[in-house]
Amino acid sequence: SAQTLSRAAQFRALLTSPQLEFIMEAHNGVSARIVEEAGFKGIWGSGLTLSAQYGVRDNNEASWTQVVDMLDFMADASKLPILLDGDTGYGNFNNFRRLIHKLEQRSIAGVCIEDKIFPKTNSFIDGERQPLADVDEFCGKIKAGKDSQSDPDFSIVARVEALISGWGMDEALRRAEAYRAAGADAILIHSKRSKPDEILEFAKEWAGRSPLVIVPTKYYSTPTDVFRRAGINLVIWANHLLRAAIPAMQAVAREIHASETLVEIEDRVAPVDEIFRLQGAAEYSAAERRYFAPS
Ligand code: SPV
Ligand code: MG
Repeated sequence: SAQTLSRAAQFRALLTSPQLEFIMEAHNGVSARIVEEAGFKGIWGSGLTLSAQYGVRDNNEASWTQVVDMLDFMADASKLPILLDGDTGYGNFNNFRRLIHKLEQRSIAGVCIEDKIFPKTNSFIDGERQPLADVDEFCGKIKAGKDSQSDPDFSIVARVEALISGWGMDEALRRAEAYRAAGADAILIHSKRSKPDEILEFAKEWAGRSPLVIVPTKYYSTPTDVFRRAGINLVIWANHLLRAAIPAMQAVAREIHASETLVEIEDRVAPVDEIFRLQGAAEYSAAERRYFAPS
């Protein structure tokens, strides 16, 4: 059963599954647990939301070790496979190899790297002005990553930013094919359009050469069956738990500040017992009864 597979093998099975699969963003331990309880089969370690939860920008302002430290908590809080958004791999091929080494030590299932330049900027900010990585250099990075992983099931997803940065379909397809040939386990094709037209055209031309991953943040109104019919393999819901939390926290903070009382908001926030449950407090109490018997 899936329970006996390693997390890397579970994630690889999602990439290669005959049906459309979904992973959901998490950015800390408690959100990772919430993703698992909702029924998802995997977690997206979003660069955007991991940065944001630290209060910094999606420009590699958080160091890679700070990202990996948070992933460690996420992997402890959930049994799900985690795909890290590894941005550009935090440097050259050698930095990327070391990242993979540290991710494997923490049972992270895979990493996605995008063909931009370190330090990156989020694709939805001034996308047209973002320079792309040299194709050969990026292929070397993918090859170095594949050669360095110790678990054959660890996945490297290569993200093509050619559509984001205005280079067009031919360049996107040329790059995706080069990354596939270099050993990438899947291609992530990203778009910032509000309609899925260019994603669907890419999927048609790609024709299943390797698993295809998408992030429909901007073309959110597209019915999911459209992705299914297009032969997409994996959809990433990339930032929605953080975005759900933001208006909730803003409203409660404003209201308590203005009213100087908790009486109106008590019923609209999670009970403290729900925090305890998500933390696994019951296991601690049971362990204390079993192991801690003061004389
Ligand atoms: C992320 O979640 O950090 C992503 C997806 O990379 S996007 O923000 O759309 O670039
Ligand atoms: Mg990102």
